[in-house]
Order: sequence, then C-alpha cells, then structure tokens
Amino acid sequence: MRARQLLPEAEVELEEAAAGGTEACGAEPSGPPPTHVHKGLLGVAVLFVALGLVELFASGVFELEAPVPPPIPPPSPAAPMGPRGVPLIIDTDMSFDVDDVGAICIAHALHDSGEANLLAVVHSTGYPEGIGAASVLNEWYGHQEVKLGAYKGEYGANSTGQWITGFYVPELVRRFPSRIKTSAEVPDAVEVYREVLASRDDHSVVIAVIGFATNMAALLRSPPDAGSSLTGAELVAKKVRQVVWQGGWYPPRHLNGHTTFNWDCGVCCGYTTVHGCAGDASYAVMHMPPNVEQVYTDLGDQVYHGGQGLRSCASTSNPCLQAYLLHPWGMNIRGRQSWDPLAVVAAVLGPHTIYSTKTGYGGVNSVDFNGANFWSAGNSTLQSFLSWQGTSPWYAERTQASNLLDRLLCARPTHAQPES
Ligand SMILES: [Ca+2]
Repeated sequence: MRARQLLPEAEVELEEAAAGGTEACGAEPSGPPPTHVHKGLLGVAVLFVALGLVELFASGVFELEAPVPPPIPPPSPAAPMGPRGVPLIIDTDMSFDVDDVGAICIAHALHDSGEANLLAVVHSTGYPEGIGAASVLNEWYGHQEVKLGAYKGEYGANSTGQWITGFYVPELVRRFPSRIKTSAEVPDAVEVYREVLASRDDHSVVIAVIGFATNMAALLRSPPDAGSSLTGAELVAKKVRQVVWQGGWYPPRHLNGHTTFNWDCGVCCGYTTVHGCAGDASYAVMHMPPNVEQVYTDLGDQVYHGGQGLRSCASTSNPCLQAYLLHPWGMNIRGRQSWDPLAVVAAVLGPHTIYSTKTGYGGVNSVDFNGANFWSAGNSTLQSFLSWQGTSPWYAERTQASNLLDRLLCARPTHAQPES
C-alpha cells in the first residue's frame, strides 16, 4: 500500500482540487477504515465524505486540470533479465490493504513467465496469520519453493493489543489450502533474508518493500550468523542490487515533510502502537549501503487494478480474487489503487513498463524518525523516485498501466490446479 494520507493532507488536496489548484490525488480510499480506528462519529462522517469526494476526483470522474509534467528523466538502465528472471524478494504488510495481494499475485505471474525469480516473501508486522495468506498464494500458483519469513515482534497491534487483521487474511487462511498458517511455522524474516541473500550472486537481488520497514531495518542491523559471516549491512552491500520502496512523497506533486503510511508505521489508520516499528524507515533508508540503488515510488493513486477486471477473468476459487471480494476497497469503481503492484512491476520489468521513469537520480532521500521524508537534489547517490512518463495524454498512460496489472493478475498459474 502506498502512502496513506492523514486526513489533514486529504483535506488539503480536496481544497486544492476544489480551488482548481493541484490535482486531487493520493486520496485514502472511500471505504471504511478498520474497526479498530477510534474516532468521533462526526469526525468519521466528515472523513468519509471528504475521502469519498477525493476518491471521485482520484478515480477520474472529475478531472480538474492537466497534471504537472514530470521532469525529464536521466538514463535508466533496464533491469538485467537472466534466464531465470530477476531474483526478487517481497517484503509485505499484507493485511490492512488488499493491494499487497495484487502485488504478490503479479509477482507469481512474473515468476511463471520467467521474468521474475521470486525467492522469498516476508511479512513485516507481528500479525501471525499474515504470512499464512502469503502461503495461500504460494500454494495457488504452485510455487511452494518460495521461502516465507515473518517479523515476530510486538508491532502490528492496535491500542487494545489486538492484531490488526484487515478484512481478508483470516478468510484466505481458513478457506484455502496452505502449508503455513501462522508465523510460528516460519523463520524470522531476517533469517530468511540472510539465508536467501547469502545464496545468491553478488549484486543481483532486487527487494520490493511494499510494507513497513521493520524487516529491512532489522536486516541492516543484524550481526553475522550461521548463514553468513557478514553483518547485515555487509551482506546487503554484497548481494543486493536494488531496493524499490513503496514509501514517501515526491515532487512535483507532493511537498517534503509529510508522513506516509508505510514509513510512519500506519499511525493514520489504526496502528496506534508503533513500538517495534518507529524509526525503522529512517534507519533502513538512511543506512542502506551506498552501492545499493534505492528507487522510491508513490505512484498508484489513479491506477486501478482488480475489481471487475479481475472478476471477469477469475473464479471465486482464486484466492487473489477472493481477497478483493472480501475487502471493502477491493471492488471500488475501477478496482483498487495500485501502489504496491506498480512497485513490484517496476522492480521486475523496469519503470518504463508502467509508463514511469526514474527522476532525480543522484539525489538524497532523508527520512526522519516519524517517517516524514525530504528529497534533496544531487548527483552523488544511486537514489531516484518514479514519475509518470510524458505529459499527454497522461490519463491514457495510467489506463495502460492499469491494463498491464490486470493482464498479469489474469494470467493463469502455470503449475497450479485449474480454476473451477
Ligand atoms: Ca502494503
């Protein structure tokens, strides 16, 4: 899931849109928040009205002005495509939002097509069943060899100590076959990271972080172990080629200094207890070895996937579809917004395949303890953020990106049982 805006940000953008200013974008979905979010009834009503209106703008029902053209990109080398595909690890918070499911299903489809080599999926909160849902997807695609790991700390509960489960994970784990049901059955995410990285070629692995930064921070802090004599930072420097982060805000559409969902530990949306996560985005981004490319993306507000497109090609025996049917935002007007799927496709196929390009190459992304990021121009790093290609018709490019995501979601698993 992309940056989940705080209400004040949504209100600001709504006001800007109503005033004919910057395009309304990045809106929180129109569906209800988790039941764990405690707000006054009036506040909730205002939130729903505001977010519903912003959703209409974001969905393209109301387009107020042409978007600001993105800056001209620097040269962007394509990802190396070996016969076994791009070696990929996905770090997900699958539970709260459903776009993680689309992202992981798409990664499996790219694994089937040979364009990705999905090595592992790790979960970034303590919610025990989160990794069980990842196991369901492994099973559905017949990719049981994909390793699974999970964060096992305290983070991931609400203020009353209950795990934030989301709307679909318990049902997926209950209804569908899987070898793993809870995090008690898998190693710690850091152990999986270290084992997988140690086994790969130098400077080869691509990591798509589409959830919280808990595991990445822990990996970078990790000491040598039985799997490798290197520290976590040394291992990442040696084995990782690129990290694609779904997190942060980037120009020209967003200002510095605002927090986003993945990097503020979800404080906007029910994750009221951030112990075990706070400060991890700052640590992970800013302690990444400088020879590892970091690509940041906040794209996805107005790119939709799933919804009726997935409904038309998949049966209810498909857990990817089931997750969207179970989630109140999964079957929105055009489907769900696509922050996480776009990050995964960009990591595997390259930004150009989602009609985006690396911008600001060489700059520096500074992330503070609370998860707010500040982009500074420069030419001394391997950091960049994604912007849409071209200017006109921008909306057509978003539609093409949506179509790509739906095509990948509709790809039939090569090895799994046929849908019935
Ligand atoms: Ca996510």
